[in-house]
This record gives sequence, C-alpha cells and structure tokens, in this order.
Amino acid sequence: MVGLGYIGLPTAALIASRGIRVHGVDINPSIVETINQGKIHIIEPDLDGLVRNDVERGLLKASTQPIEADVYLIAVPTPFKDGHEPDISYVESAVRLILPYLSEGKLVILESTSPVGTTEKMRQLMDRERPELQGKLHIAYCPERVLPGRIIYELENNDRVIGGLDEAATRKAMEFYSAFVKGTLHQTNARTAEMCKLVENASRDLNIAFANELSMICDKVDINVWELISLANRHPRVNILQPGPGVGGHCIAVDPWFLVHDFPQEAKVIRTAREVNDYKTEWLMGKIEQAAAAFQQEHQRDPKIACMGLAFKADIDDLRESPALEVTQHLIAKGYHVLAVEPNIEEHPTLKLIPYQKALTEADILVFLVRHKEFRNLNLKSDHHIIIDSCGVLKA
Ligand code: SAJ
Repeated sequence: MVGLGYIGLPTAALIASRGIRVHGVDINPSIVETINQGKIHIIEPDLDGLVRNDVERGLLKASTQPIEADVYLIAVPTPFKDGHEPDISYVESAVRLILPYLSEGKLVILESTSPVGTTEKMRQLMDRERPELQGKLHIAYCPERVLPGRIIYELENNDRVIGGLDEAATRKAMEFYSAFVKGTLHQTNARTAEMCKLVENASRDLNIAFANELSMICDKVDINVWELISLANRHPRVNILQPGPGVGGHCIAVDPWFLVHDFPQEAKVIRTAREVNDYKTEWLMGKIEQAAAAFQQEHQRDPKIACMGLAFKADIDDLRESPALEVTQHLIAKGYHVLAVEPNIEEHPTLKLIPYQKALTEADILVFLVRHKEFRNLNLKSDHHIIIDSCGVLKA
C-alpha cells in the first residue's frame, strides 16, 4: 500500500485484518514509525484498535520503501495546482517508487481520485521505464468512496467500481477486492471508473450548491430555509441537501475542479456549483460583519463574536479546506474580537480555543458554523445574543 493517509492506512488495516500480509509505504518517516508502534496519526473511529491488532499479529508493517508484492495499491493525494490544474505528481512518484519491484503478472491498482486518463498515463510510465514488462502487468483503477468518520464501515460495506485497463486486469482486481469488501463489486473500464468518482463528488457539490443558493434567497425574504427544505423534501421525488457555511474537506471542494479544468466548455453547471458554494462563505462573512456593525452602533462598543466550530463538518477534527476556519480567520484578520470554539480539538497552532460553554456566556454574537453534537441541544436565550446559524444546528 503506497500512501498511509486517510484512505491508505484504513484500507491497509482492513486488508491485514483479513489475514493478508500488508506492507505499507509512506514517504514520511514519522508516520512509518507511529504505525510500526501500533499507533495511528489520524483520527478515525475504530482505526486505532484495528492497526494495533494488525501490527501485533505481524500482518501490517510500515516502511519508507516498498518490497516485492503481489498487489500494489496506490492511495496518495491528488490536489490541484494554480488555476485548478490537477496535480498527479504524487501518483507518478508512487509509480516510480514501485517500478523496480514490479514483475510479470503483478496487479497495480490506483485508488486516488484522478483525472480521466490517469491510469493510462501510469501504464505509459511503466512501459517507458520497464519496457520488458509491457503487456505483462495488470493495471486497474478503483476509487475509494468512504466518508471520513465512517471509513472502516464504508470500506467494507460500500459498493466498489472497478475498471481495469483490460479485462484481465479488471478480473484480477475484482478477485482482490472480494477478499475484504462485502459491498457489490461493479466492473467497468478504467476511464469510466475514474469519471465515476469525479461525478459522485461533483453531484454532491451541485446538490449542496442548490441548498446554499436557496439559503441566500430565503434570507432575503425572511423564510426559514430549514423548514422550507424539510417541507419540499416531503415531495416523493425531491431530496434537497442542507445549506451550510460553504463546502469544505479535501474531496468535494476539490474534485469537481478536475472536470472543470479538463472540460472547460462543457462543465458549466459543475463550475457554477463550485462558485456558489465558495460564494456562500463570502456571503456569510458579509452577514457577520453587518451584524457586528449593527451591534457596534447600538452598544457603542465592539462585539465579541463566537465562532462555534472550526472543522469542515460535524463531529470531526479535520480542518482541511474548512469554510468555518476560513470565516474565523477572516474575522480575526479584520480585527474583530473573536472567540474560537472547536470541541473536537484541544489546541491549535495559531488560534486560542475556548470551551463552548464559556463562549456562550461571553459572546455578543454567536455564529454557528458546524453542526457539532455539543451545539445541537442548546437552550439559548436569544435576547442575550445576536445569533447567526449558518449550519442549521438550532433550526427551530
Ligand atoms: N455539506 C453541506 N450540506 C450537506 C452535506 C454536506 O454543506 O447537506 C458540506 C459538509 O459540511 C462539508 C462538505 O459538504 O463541508 C463535504 O462533506 P461530505 O460529508 O458531503 O463529504 P466528504 O468530503 O466528507 O466525503 C465525500 C464523500 N462523497 C460523497 O458523498 C459523494 C465520500 O463518499 C467520498 O469518499 C469523499 O468525499 C472522498 O474521499 O472523495
């Protein structure tokens, strides 16, 4: 398993728990050391016990270097560069890392979210560097589809889409996943599998954009958007998602750009959805600033603004691409008196975090940014605060 991050490590741990020996590879020596001690470097329910057990049983080992194996899985990041250009350099480096260990009949599977054609590019690289193996390797694409916070369950139970560069590769990969996946395995070709992953996340982004757009429209005409959506969703063929402070995380806010970059003429709705979701964050910042100005005018002093939640979604500690964090940092940069709250994190390198109970008593303006469980049943007296609920945690 090349790449021991949010996807690679849980996948390696699950496979090893089936009695299959897994050699995990990561370029970061401290990650390697942590795993070899039976510990983990990310927060994910049930992962710690699984890794500890696998390491104790000698089924999972980590290293900065690969070894000869029957199956090579690649789960490395695919971020974007300036101009939203997909960056597949980590995939290329992973392929270069395993190249010397490959031999006839071996199976190589890419799991990283990737632009269409990446698996073919991988084969071209292998053919160039190991021409004697041309046509003798099995190469396939099988995207990960798991939800952070439910990774172990979803790894085992979600359906998988498996696309080989040829039928033999698809068959081999199907056989491999059947050893640890209970969900249905669907076979296709590599391009369709690559596109499928991008489309899944773009579709969710689009649906969230619709909800976010509604929230801004409803705000103008004083309609409770949460009530509106729940009523509209009583229609048997309507299923609107929930608005929020914008879309965060390292998948949904990133992957649709791969399609926009590669299909700039065609991907119009996909681009607009991204723009709407990004705009929602800016719009919210404007709302908070308006509330602060109104407070200042009425009370002749600066308000204390509590930012309730920093993570990119509820009940996790992950701050990557988090709109909640972006809003908080924006307010601080603008000189507002901000009380930052994130119940899932003890310390932050630059932000002073305070307990949410303290924020509730001290703040003049409460901005709910994440639907964390701690905020769901609060008994707030609204005459004490100005409340901006961007994530529907208070709803009623
Ligand atoms: N969000 C909303 N409203 C909603 C749902 C989500 O504003 O109704 C926001 C969240 O607050 C968050 C962002 O969207 O900021 C993304 O959260 P998420 O829970 O929708 O998805 P991720 O990023 O945690 O995981 C997604 C999943 N993709 C889909 O559901 C199609 C997951 O299955 C993928 O494996 C993962 O991306 C990935 O790795 O690509």
